Amino acid sequence: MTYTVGMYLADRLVQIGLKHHFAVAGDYNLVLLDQLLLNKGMEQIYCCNELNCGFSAEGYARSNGAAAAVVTFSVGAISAMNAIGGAYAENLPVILISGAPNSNDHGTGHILHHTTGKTDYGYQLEMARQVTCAAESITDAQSAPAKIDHVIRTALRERKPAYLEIACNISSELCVQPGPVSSLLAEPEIDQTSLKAAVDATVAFLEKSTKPVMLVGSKLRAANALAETETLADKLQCAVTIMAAAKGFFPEDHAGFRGLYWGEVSTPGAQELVETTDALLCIAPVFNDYSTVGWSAWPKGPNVILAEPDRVTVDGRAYDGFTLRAFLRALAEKAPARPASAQKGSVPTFSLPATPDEAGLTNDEIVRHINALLTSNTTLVAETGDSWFNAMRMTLPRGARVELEMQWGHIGWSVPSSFGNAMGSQDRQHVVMVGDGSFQLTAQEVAQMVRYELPVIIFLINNRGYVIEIAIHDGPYNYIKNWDYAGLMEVFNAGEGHGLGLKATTPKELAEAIAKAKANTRGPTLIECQIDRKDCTDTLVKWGHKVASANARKTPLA
Ligand code: TPU
Ligand code: MG
Repeated sequence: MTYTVGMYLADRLVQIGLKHHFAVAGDYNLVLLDQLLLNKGMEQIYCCNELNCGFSAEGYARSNGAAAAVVTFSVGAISAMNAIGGAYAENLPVILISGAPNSNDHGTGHILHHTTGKTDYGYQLEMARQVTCAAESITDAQSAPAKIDHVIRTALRERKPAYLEIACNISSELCVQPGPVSSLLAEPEIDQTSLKAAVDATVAFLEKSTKPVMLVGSKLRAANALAETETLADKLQCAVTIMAAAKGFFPEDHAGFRGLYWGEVSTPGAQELVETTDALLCIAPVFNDYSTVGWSAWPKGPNVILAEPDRVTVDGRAYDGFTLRAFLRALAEKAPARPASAQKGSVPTFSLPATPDEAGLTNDEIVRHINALLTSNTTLVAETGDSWFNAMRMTLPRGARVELEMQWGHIGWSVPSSFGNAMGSQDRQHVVMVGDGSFQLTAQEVAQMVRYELPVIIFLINNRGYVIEIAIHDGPYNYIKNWDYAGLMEVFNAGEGHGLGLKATTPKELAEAIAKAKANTRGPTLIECQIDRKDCTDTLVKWGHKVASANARKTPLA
């Protein structure tokens, strides 16, 4: 069988587990798209624009482990780069593949369409380098296999996005057939001496402690160590807290679970546990201005053990040369038992009284209903805004997943990301919580949920504005044009889809809408939940004030 560069790439993507890739067509990538279509192991999925295409792939990588987005040169790829920056921030291996100018044009002084009008077409590769872990330009068939393999291998190993651009005349040129995929998937070698030293130092530290606490962070899933963390918790039996961006990364029915640590907006009791322990084992944390509540809740000092994806720091000494997964496994074998029952607190559970059927709809009532909807099979996607704080107060059944984008924080992310996530895990129920302001950025991707008949349930919380911004720093820019959000579904159906748009202004209407959403299995259901602008979580307001004052710090006086 003769092979082409495009076929080689398609084979590699299928070999690493992709059953779909996301695309927007353009004349620099049309031949490549044809080549990818030849591979029947992978379906081509279309998006409305390249930003959404990037976010769809990002969501697919969340549910499927890796993803690919195929776009055209500059006008496409530069839009997609925002989402690729997001994938970098969120540790997701997304391969961005851009069509590129014909190899015969390089160096000729030709001015090409879809470029900045300069005759050097290298600027896109330079830009991509800033938001990826590996970037290659393919302008000949012979070097293509090595470049494709390098990009894919690096993305998988580093859990970061990577970039390929392929000159538009090269994707159909002949090249070799790919060999076994094992070299792309190989785990790095482990330095056993360093690993043992790190484990011994950590055990010695924990043995001196009477009340160690674990703090689970958001890089844990990318480090592929969720199960190992639970095994360690079983062994230590200590109290376990999670950071906000790690919601769902530790089972909430675990006997040691003590809830969310987020400074002043922690689950009751969790702040005291974390801030007064003599040994805090931080696993894969990200300490940024948001997670530390404006730098007011940043665990540091001699009582902190920092177990990061690429290094472990104990007693001020850093150890590396092994994976976090290997470290947690080895630590679980030797860790002493330090039962949480000896400490204060219990497993937190969320419960709120129901409001009367005909009362106005409230934020609390929406959260109560969504929490009741969650099962072990739910993936809950929570957008930037009060949706973060609403997701944080829910109690998750074991197996339920939560998707957040707290490091990048691009409003509108949740719509395309949930589309891609649902495409990659069609056996699960996807539930989205998104604010009105966020929805306006990427609303059109709901049309693809209609097209591909994905039964995503979208709770659109219409509080008439950017309420999170009102909490941080108010001004006229936080008030937006209202839309008929539920009405959009008829527009997207255009007479041939199964999308359902509903409005809820009372608890009764919300309950009825949820029943209809559950019955609508052939398309998305958008439930526009109308609430008062002032009705938000008190945690949002408290957190917002702290972050605002950190943002407003003056320069030190000279
Ligand atoms: O619940 P609520 O009202 O806070 O959420 P909504 O309505 O979705 O409003 C979100 C408001 C918001 C903005 C405007 N949150 N962050 N931002 C800043 C921002 C602007 N542009 C992008 C792409 N991402 C952002 N985070
Ligand atoms: Mg809003």
